[in-house]
Amino acid sequence: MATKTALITGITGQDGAYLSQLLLEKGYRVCGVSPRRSTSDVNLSRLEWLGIRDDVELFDGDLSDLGSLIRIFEACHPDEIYNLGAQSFVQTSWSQPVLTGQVTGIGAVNLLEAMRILAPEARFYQASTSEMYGLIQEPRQSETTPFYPRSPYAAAKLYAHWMTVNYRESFGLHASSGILFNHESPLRGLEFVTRKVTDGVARIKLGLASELRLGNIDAKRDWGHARDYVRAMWLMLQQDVPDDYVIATGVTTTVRDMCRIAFEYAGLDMERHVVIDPKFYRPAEVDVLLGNPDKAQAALGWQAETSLEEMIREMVDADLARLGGR
Ligand code: NAP
Ligand code: G4F
Repeated sequence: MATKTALITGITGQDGAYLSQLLLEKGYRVCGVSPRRSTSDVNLSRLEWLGIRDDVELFDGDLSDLGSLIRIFEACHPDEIYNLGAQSFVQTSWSQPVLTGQVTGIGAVNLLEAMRILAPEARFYQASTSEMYGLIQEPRQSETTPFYPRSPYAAAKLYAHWMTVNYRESFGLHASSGILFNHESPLRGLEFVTRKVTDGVARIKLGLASELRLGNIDAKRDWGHARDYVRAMWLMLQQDVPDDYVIATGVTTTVRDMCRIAFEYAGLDMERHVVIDPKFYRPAEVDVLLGNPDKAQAALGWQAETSLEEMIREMVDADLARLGGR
């Protein structure tokens, strides 16, 4: 008999899959919101990869449709709600700014409303992001650093972040935000730069491609592993008092150096294969992100456990295995 029920939006995404795995290990009943796409097939590849496809319950619904969320609350009665669903690719937010606002911004408020009406005693996690710091106002970003969003995605996330704070202060909801810096894994979407690089390296290594086209490789990010970061989400909801926390490694690296780690691990010379293509430049760039996770370490006892090198090696191995048919 499950002790608690968790409801996860974005359950089919990278973090949703790892969080489901963690919660199932802890004995939770795990329910997920599954938006309809062009066919009734749901993207279950990540849950399948982790071997938990049949262990979660999926409910038809969409963050932009409050009615669908209300129905899901009535059916699954969540104790903990994790809002991971989003249009999460920064580049796409310039070509689909309204959709990004509706799903990534207003979607969070739809979920908070469903909770306020039907499950005010539940606990809520909002997937906030280091992108909200954008044009950084301090060299190391903490919970007190002012925000300066640089994309429609970041602006939508900032709205969702402040609405989470507002519902906590207005209605006394147990609502917390994790301001998570970039986190990656073999389950990362192929369009994000780490996975694009590890997939590209595997293709070149296997003779399936000869070049990898990238944009601004001088950008710097604070990269951790998604498996470590979902543990922080759960820890936030186990606290007596809701709050906001930065989750980061405290180390920043250029895209160029991350790329070099991947190529060298595969025994390849990146200079021979990487081509800079302005098509991947962004209208406004976030040049550097570097998080200060001291509060999470002190209050939650959380710290990142996987180094960038270990993570990139795991991702290259997984892409070699996938593309090599193993
Ligand atoms: P992801 O892999 O892109 O997953 C996004 C999820 O949202 C998918 O399951 C997707 O469903 C779902 N979704 C999209 N539109 C939806 C809608 N209208 N209604 C309901 N669900 C919808 O993202 P992730 O990397 O796991 O990130 C999880 C969350 O953390 C996101 O909110 C992201 O913005 C945020 N975040 C991520 C990072 C990071 O570095 N990964 C850092 C900070 C914050 P489909 O599979 O059907 O498309
Ligand atoms: O991997 P990225 O697309 O991630 P980005 O934009 O930092 O956003 C990710 O992390 C955020 C947390 O800070 C999340 F909130 C968000 O949902 C998402 O998960 O790009 C990283 C950097 C950027 O500076 C980009 O300009 O890599 C640079 N880059 C250089 N060449 C590239 C490429 N990014 C992509 N996606 N593709 C390239 O070819």
